[in-house]
Amino acid sequence: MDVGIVGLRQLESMPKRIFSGVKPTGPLHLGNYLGALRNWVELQRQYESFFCIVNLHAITIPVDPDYLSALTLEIARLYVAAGIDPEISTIFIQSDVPEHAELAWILNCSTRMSELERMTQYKEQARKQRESIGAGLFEYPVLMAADILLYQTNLVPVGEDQKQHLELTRDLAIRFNRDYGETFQVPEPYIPKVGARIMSLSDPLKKMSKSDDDPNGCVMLLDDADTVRRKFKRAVTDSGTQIKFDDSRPAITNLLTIYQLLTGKAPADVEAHFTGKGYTQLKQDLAEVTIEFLRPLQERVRGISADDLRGILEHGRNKAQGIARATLAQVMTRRGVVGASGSN
Ligand code: ATP
Ligand code: LTN
Repeated sequence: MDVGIVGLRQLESMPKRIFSGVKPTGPLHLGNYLGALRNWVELQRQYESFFCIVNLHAITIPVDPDYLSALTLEIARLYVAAGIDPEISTIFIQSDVPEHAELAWILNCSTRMSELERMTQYKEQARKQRESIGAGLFEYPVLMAADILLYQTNLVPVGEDQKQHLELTRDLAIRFNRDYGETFQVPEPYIPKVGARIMSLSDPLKKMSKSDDDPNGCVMLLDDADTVRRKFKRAVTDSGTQIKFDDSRPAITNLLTIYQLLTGKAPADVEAHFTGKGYTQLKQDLAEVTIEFLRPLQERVRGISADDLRGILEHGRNKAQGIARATLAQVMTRRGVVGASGSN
């Protein structure tokens, strides 16, 4: 049997895989949860799941080393507290599996500059950056492709902003398979219909983002009750008084979307709940629903000891590395990159 077929996981009996990650550039917020983590929690029971803290992606912009290492562990803790079950899913840190950086180099060699120049996330970051832009920021999507392709991933659950990166990942996989023989599973994006782009509370035309300069736009998963109330109280609204889902009124629609996802209600029931009520009531109700949602999550965060976390991450690294090594060995063979012993 051609090893490529096993590598591609095309056998009927093999469970399909998902892979996703968050970069530790700041504490997680509601957008990260509603656009990504919430779906990981649901999908982990149907797929063999790999969830990574992509710390090598975080150093593409200047960051304090102590902050980065502490945040990396905090995010791993939040994965577990948000409902990723380490008994059934693999949770690990990107830099613990050096094959990510190695595959990224090999993929770099068949990536065109023009493909990377087109990436909107790069263009936006480059615009924000005052000092000179590092080559790592430019090559960021290639490392992301390596993350995904190492695990022969079928599905990548992400928010809307990652769609373009996923398209590049697919293009790189297809090109490599064409030029060097079937090696990679070509992954599909999984972008939720609702919640794929939660907007900033301060500017409903911008996505909620951890690296936003305005801290009021973003509700953090670890915010305390008073902070949550204050942020929703200050949230920008649209003109008018109607509380209905309406694309021409992005601020109210964003608040209603958060309410819908946190309560699990149908859109019509959400609108019915707010009939005859004003914006102040909407903000107050939303704050209380958010606080009730965050309370158990924050309690679980406090319940995960440093030892538990170390165990989860070590187990995750071992499981992930076994698969990553097999894919990388095949890739190196296909490219003729061999060592003195004749093997890679
Ligand atoms: P940064 O501000 O550093 O770019 P971020 O807040 O955009 O960070 P990421 O680490 O880039 O978050 O994203 C982690 C996951 O959360 C990705 O799948 C991303 O698509 C998703 N995500 C991020 N922001 C949002 C948002 N506002 N709405 C929905 N999903 C989001
Ligand atoms: N680029 C993503 C983070 C990320 C990722 C990945 C997501 C890095 N590698 C692999 C899914 C799969 C972001 O900015 N959110």
